[in-house]
Amino acid sequence: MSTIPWQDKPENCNDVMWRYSENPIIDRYAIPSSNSIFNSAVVPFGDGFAGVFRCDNKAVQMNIFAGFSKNGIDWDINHEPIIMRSGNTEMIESAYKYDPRVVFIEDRYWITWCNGYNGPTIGIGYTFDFKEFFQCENAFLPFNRNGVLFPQKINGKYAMLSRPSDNGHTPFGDIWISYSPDMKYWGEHRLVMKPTPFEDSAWQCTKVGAGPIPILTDEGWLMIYHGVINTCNGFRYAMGSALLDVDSPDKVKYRTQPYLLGPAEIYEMVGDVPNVVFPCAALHSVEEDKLTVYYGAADTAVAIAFGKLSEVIRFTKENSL
Ligand code: BMA
Repeated sequence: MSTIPWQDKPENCNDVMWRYSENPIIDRYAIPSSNSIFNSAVVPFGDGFAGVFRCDNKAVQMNIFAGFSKNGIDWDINHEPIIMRSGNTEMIESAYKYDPRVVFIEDRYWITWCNGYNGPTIGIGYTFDFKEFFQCENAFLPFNRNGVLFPQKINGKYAMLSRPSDNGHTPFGDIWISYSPDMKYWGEHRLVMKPTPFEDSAWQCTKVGAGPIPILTDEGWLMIYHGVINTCNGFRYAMGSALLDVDSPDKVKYRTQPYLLGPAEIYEMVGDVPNVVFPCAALHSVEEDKLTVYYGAADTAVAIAFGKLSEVIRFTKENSL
């Protein structure tokens, strides 16, 4: 098992999460075709890590690329995008792919992403080796984004968070959960979480969407999510956390009133889309009490932030709405 990327908390830091001193870890031009690399997903793989990266090319076409790393920080990203073969259905259209998430369930790595099929919806695929990839049926009708699978079945079914949306820069957004017996047919849709009233917690008052794969803890599913406020200069994306009931994750037990991490460093505030912290993956170690979150910074580069798992859980409980 590989050691997850880590750096101790700086002496002068009072926050529950802190940034890696060498952020961003992946530069916008890390592969020859890229305009930007951000909102990407990583998992432990072999004696290191593998990932699925959102690389927009210089025509600003959005696609996903496989990558590999020994230490989770220095990445070799393939120069060609992932080619999909048909999985549990005939090949379906994919005009674009963005914002991937990756999770190992049972015997393979499942990938979800925002799939262009007459508008954005949730694409699903799988791989065993990050070399061959198989595309499955879309989970939902358009329009939807931020499809995030749970790492194990819940009450005998696969479970996925998502955020129904519109065709554009959606000015609303709730987190929902849906279930499937087979990764093909999805139903039993339940509301999990809405944006907050402006006066209670304005950073998450416009929309919310799930981020990394939820982490099972003694206090419930730890769900890191993004929250958005609409300002006079556009959307601002920050990251918070919630604890969901283990057996019925549509029940929110705790949810942070303050954000865990908001755009404050130059690489988060300046880029193709300013003021965006957009988490899509996390590595964790219960034994070592470590959590490392991967997030897109300003829709331009990939950065990481650290927290003690126990402190993030405690912070979520003690600062709950
Ligand atoms: C969302 C998605 C994300 C992006 C974010 C901020 O709607 O398009 O990919 O990071 O907006 O621009």
